[in-house]
Amino acid sequence: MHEETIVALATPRGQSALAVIRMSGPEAIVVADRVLSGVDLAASESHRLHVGSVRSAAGDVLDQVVAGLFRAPSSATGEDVVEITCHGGDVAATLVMERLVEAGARQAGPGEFTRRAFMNGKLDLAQAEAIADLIHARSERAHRVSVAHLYGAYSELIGSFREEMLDLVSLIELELDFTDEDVEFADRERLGALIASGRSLLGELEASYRYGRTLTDGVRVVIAGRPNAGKSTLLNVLLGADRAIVSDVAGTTRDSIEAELLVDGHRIVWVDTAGVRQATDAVEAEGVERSRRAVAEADVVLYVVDATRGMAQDEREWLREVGAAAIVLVYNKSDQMPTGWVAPDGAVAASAAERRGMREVLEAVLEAGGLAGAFADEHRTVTSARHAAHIRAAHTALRRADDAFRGGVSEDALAMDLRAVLDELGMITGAITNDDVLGRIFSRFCIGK
Ligand SMILES: Nc1nc2c(ncn2[C@@H]2O[C@H](COP(=O)(O)OP(=O)(O)OP(=O)(O)O)[C@@H](O)[C@H]2O)c(=O)[nH]1
Ligand SMILES: [Mg+2]
Repeated sequence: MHEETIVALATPRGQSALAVIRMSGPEAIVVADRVLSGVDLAASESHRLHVGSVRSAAGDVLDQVVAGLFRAPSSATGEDVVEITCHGGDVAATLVMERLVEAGARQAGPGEFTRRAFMNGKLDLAQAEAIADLIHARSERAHRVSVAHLYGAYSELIGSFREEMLDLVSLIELELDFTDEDVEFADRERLGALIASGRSLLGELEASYRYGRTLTDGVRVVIAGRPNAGKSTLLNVLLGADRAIVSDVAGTTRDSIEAELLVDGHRIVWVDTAGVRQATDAVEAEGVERSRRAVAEADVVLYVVDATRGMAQDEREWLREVGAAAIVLVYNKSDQMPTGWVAPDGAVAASAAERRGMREVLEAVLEAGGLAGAFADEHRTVTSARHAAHIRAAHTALRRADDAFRGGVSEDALAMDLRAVLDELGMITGAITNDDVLGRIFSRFCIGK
């Protein structure tokens, strides 16, 4: 397949000591040699660095650079790759880039380098997506999982199950060609065992998405409760910043306020709300309605109770009615309570004013959000909605296949269900794919990757 030679800046624009420009394709070496002086890449061995200068068409020096050469197929993309490290800043890198385009390279589109790497079998689709996740990671946990996926153990997990299943399905399909004879090529015992282990693997992966999803989206924690319970005070203390206005006037917070905080490497989005009350004017009514919606969409509701007043029955009913998912109950203002007082069972005692109980609140939130180390195995954590959808579909098909297998239903039906499993899993690693899917995946990348 003939590919054009592409070029892009791999580092961010702006002032920096150095910038890296990458070029990949059949003409990469020729184009580089056209603009470089003091270097002869055509005559160079692969994996060598050369110091030289980039010159304009008129022969003026544009920058002093280091050029690295990676010959096909031993490069990131599998094609000839030249990496030029020039000086940073807005001008040098742009001039060098423009010169390379003038000399025959084409500006790369988003993810084009990685797409070529995928096409040339340097990595599978799940690994390619892990690169995008790595670049976009906003928490240490998210970073850790994407690195694990990049190294391929996750792909291997799915790929090796798929390979083994593919073997057996091919044999079953072969049997179908011999319907007149009573032949059995596929070892039924092995098939039964593989279906069972597949069900447990897919079940585990499907469940891991509850945590995996939070790595990209963060966990949404909505703070709700009666006016004056200390919701905004609590948020400010947790953030270590005066983000929300605090006052002893009930109804201080009217609009929802969002803030982000990393807790033990997890990204948590906190939402302070107007809380639960009878609104007295239209603006307040909108605020109350917004908090109701926020609570309904929350991963975790941090419900703050003023310990001096306790929790009323209608508050419990409100929580039930709104359909809050996981709830953490905090009895705030514990400093106002007599010594020896303890919070009711299952609730956390805290004093936002005196900064007590804050660690307990955070731990309860992590627990309720399913983040408390439940999925320590990064290789077995599904993080993308795309993968989760295929895993779910594969799991459903495998359950159907299992029924067909046990029920002794026709081999036809069994083969069809198992094929569906193979197709769904193949879409994850890219063993099966199409241009639409690839286009969607790689458009998420930045230019230069
Ligand atoms: N004694 C005591 N007072 C607190 C504590 N937390 C908050 N307060 C006080 O309670 C009052 C209300 O606090 P806010 O944080 O504004 O309460 P809120 O729940 O956000 O109230 P609204 O926004 O009106 O719904 C303020 O005067 C706070 O200083 C606490 O732990 N102990
Ligand atoms: Mg408030």
